[in-house]
Amino acid sequence: MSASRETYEKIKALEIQGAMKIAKAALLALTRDMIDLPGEDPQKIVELLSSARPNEPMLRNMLKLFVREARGLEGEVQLNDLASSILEEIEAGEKRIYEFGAQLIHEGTKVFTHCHSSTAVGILKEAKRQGKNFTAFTTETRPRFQGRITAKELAETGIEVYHMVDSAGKYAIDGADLFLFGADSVLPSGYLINKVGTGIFCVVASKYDVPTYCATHTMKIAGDRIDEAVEERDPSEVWPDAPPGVKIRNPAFDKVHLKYITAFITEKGIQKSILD
Ligand code: RUB
Repeated sequence: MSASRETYEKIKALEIQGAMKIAKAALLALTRDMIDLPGEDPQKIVELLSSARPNEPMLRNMLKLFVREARGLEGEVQLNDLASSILEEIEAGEKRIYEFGAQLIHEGTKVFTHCHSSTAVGILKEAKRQGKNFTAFTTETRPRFQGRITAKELAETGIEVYHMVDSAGKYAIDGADLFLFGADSVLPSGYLINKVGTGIFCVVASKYDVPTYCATHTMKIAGDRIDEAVEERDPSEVWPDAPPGVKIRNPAFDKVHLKYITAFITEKGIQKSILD
């Protein structure tokens, strides 16, 4: 199996999850295949990897950048060097996001977060590294329980964590100092896309005057699309043996209007809007 096909399957099955991780894995798979299968059309590989999750501009933008910059390059060393330099640049940006975001966390802060965003987790780990003691409230994130990954990673860092079912989110938001989450996509139509549940929690946060911060690299801006439909996943993730007559809906993400976002934390700083 080609590296791209294998990575496509892993991304689709959520063995690799989160916008940043899937973009990096896709870049490495494309690089591998451009080295191992020089006869293959890189555009076809990009199309395959992009189709694994439809709401992932970071993945699409990184692959497009690689194909553009790889023109004229040949062989393993040159292609690997290009992939490394793109990844280094992205990782430097992630580090800046962590540092900017950590400025929002103080001694005793109560942070609510949802799903698993490596960017949001990176911010909280950085705040902890700086010696701040604070509490995180995490949600399960049904049906695939990515919130458990967040809870585990934060607890392993020594952060105090309270974990709850999604529908208990109000108990944590009422009294939280901020709601921190990641993004899959920021759409020029004025919405962001993040894990299903983000929308309802943003509305609840606005009700309780809790500021909402979306931590995202600007490469997640969907420059190639004004708008996009949200990914609907396999109904069996919600109820594998649902009785006949019960129709299941399983949207993976929420499209959240930007009016609900207090500010974005990007590699450029903390800013009200990232579309200007
Ligand atoms: C993950 C999710 C994350 C964003 C951002 O959804 O919604 O908040 O992808 O993650 P899924 P990151 O588990 O379905 O991929 O900050 O790591 O890019």
